[in-house]
Amino acid sequence: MSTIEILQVGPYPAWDEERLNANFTMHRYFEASDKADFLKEHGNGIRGIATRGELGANRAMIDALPNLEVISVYGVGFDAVDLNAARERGIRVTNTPDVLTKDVADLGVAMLLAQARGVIGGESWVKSGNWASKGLYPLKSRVHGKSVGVLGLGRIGFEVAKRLAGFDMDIAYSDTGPKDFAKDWTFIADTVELAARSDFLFVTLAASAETRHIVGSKVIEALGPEGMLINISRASNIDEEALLDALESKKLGSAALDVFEGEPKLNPRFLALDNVLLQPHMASGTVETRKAMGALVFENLSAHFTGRPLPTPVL
Ligand code: 8YV
Repeated sequence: MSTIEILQVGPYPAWDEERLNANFTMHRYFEASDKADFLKEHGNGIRGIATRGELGANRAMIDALPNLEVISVYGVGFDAVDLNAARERGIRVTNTPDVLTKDVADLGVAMLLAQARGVIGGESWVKSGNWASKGLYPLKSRVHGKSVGVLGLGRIGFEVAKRLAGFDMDIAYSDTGPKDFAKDWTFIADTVELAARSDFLFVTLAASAETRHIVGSKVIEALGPEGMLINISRASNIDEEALLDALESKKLGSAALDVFEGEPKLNPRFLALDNVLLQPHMASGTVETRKAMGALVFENLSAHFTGRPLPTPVL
């Protein structure tokens, strides 16, 4: 184990923690009962942060670590890292792009199919005995051939659209501008217009201050009582109160969500709904992908502390 001290902000699978513990002195922040005292005790010695996409590293944490050099994020989303605080001190930031793209897209499509076709409810219908006692399961909605909007045609949004092309769908997308690689799909600059022409709307935007609540009441109402919203990005891209109001009033037909404000303690209003599919932020949650993510977290830290180029730098 080296003397290089790392603040571990959240848990990792055993295979990752074994490797990190063998190479660094790891301080398990997430297990500390008094986190402020923990940072006071260890802060001066800590040179790196190993965090998770949804946990990040805020300014208070960064400021508590006067000798911090690098922040390694287990995830592609670095919106929870205060980049300005890092930039002011020349602190490097890394993430784990690409290795998770296709798994996240896979789950997004699975969520669409599961919600539209009632897969979860169908299993409950069988296991509850309703099939025998109440008869046929209620009819659900077709997916293939319908219109889909992809809000954010980055790596994940592209993989979602590519998958849905296989379902013969009418695909449109919104982004900062039309993409040369998406000539078969329709570019629509306005998010409300994109929602209005979509049966299903995927939110696959990288989260930032600029995208906060980009899906608000106008977009949600444009998607409408037959529409479905699928979010595999960050909760902050959606006005969650407006979403809950629309789902409760049926102004929005349904939603399939993998991310939530305050997760894992999501708004209890979600739990009372029968028109939403809830997933525990698991879009990249396969053994294969998480092993690749953990390897990148380690490789970025290792590269930094041995003076080699960072594999996947953000800053
Ligand atoms: C990860 C994510 O599961 O990549 C991201 O930004 O949110 C997810 O893919 C998460 O960061 C792991 O903690």
